[in-house]
Amino acid sequence: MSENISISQDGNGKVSRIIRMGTRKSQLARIQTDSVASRLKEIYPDVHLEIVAMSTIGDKILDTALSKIGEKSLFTKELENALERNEVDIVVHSLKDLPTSLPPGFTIGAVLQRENPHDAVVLHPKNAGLTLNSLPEKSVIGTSSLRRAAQLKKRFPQLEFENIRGNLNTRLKKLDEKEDYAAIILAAAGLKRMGWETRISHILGPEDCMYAVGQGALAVEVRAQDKDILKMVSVLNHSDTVLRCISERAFLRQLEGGCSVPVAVHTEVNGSMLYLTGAVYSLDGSECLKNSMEICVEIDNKVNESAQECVHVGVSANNVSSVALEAAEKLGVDLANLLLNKGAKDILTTARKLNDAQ
Ligand code: DPM
Repeated sequence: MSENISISQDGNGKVSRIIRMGTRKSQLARIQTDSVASRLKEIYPDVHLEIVAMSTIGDKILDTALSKIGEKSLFTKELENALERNEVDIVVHSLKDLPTSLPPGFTIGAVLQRENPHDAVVLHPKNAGLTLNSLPEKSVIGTSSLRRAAQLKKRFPQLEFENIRGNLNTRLKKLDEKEDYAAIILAAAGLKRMGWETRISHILGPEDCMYAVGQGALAVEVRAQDKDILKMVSVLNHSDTVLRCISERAFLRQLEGGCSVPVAVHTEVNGSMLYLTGAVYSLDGSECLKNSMEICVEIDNKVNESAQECVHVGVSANNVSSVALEAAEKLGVDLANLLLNKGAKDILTTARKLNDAQ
């Protein structure tokens, strides 16, 4: 094990490892990291946790739409550098910000129980009581997600869509203090974690807007070789969430979509069945390929002993049935292949080119 491991000793001579958790500096990132820290503290009261806050490229470039910065691991690179240098041992991310292929040496050691994965409409206070349907024609909706804009443009052609960037605090401020936007669209999970659930005027169901791959789930990234930490964080895995998110990530990876393409999903676990609906859109939503598939993910209690051999789209869930994990990954790959056969590649390539040219 690395010589960088920190050891602390309490008054009774008891030795315990110090675990450092890296986080972005945004309030949401801090809240997410703190919530994982308190879970770990409950389970391992003897472990010393330290939180190290850092800025990432995604935090520094606030005026450009995410999809245009062209940096693949926007919010994760600096944190991964710190992991690699053993400056931190654990990094907590929103799973949807993590690429489907992680750089060598890193793995997702835990995916925690998902919050509400849907998107939410937050209205300008003057529009209280209205919905996307009843807002006046040509009302401007703020979102820089290609996925949200594509689906909502198709569904609500009377509305207009404009980019809005910045962290959640900045966006709510931009909404409330100016007259630029009639409403903005944000993930319900982020709003809930920030304690701003009361600002949600309505949640968008799958018929209006399907969610992003991994949305609403927290992921714990660690060094793939750090078996102690991997084992420690694996207790945080929520098996239904792990299976859903593996199928979603496999779908996105097979489509070769990054975190800024108009790709959306919907998953459910019911008994031993895992259901995945996936779609790709043109930027204006006029073209859409959408299908659903299901697979049996029976839990056989065949738990993986060697985490090394069992990484599924970047996730090492060595306390979840390996048969179920394989089935979940296959489901995502099969659904992506179905859409690829129908021309998904062309739709995504055109969307990417158009977005780059804008
Ligand atoms: C990714 C997207 C967005 C974030 C693209 C998408 C939204 C970008 C925007 C991949 N990451 O969803 O289609 O609105 O301009 C992000 C948020 C959360 C994690 C904020 C949000 C919180 C929710 C969660 C940004 N990443 O989507 O409102 O944990 O899933």
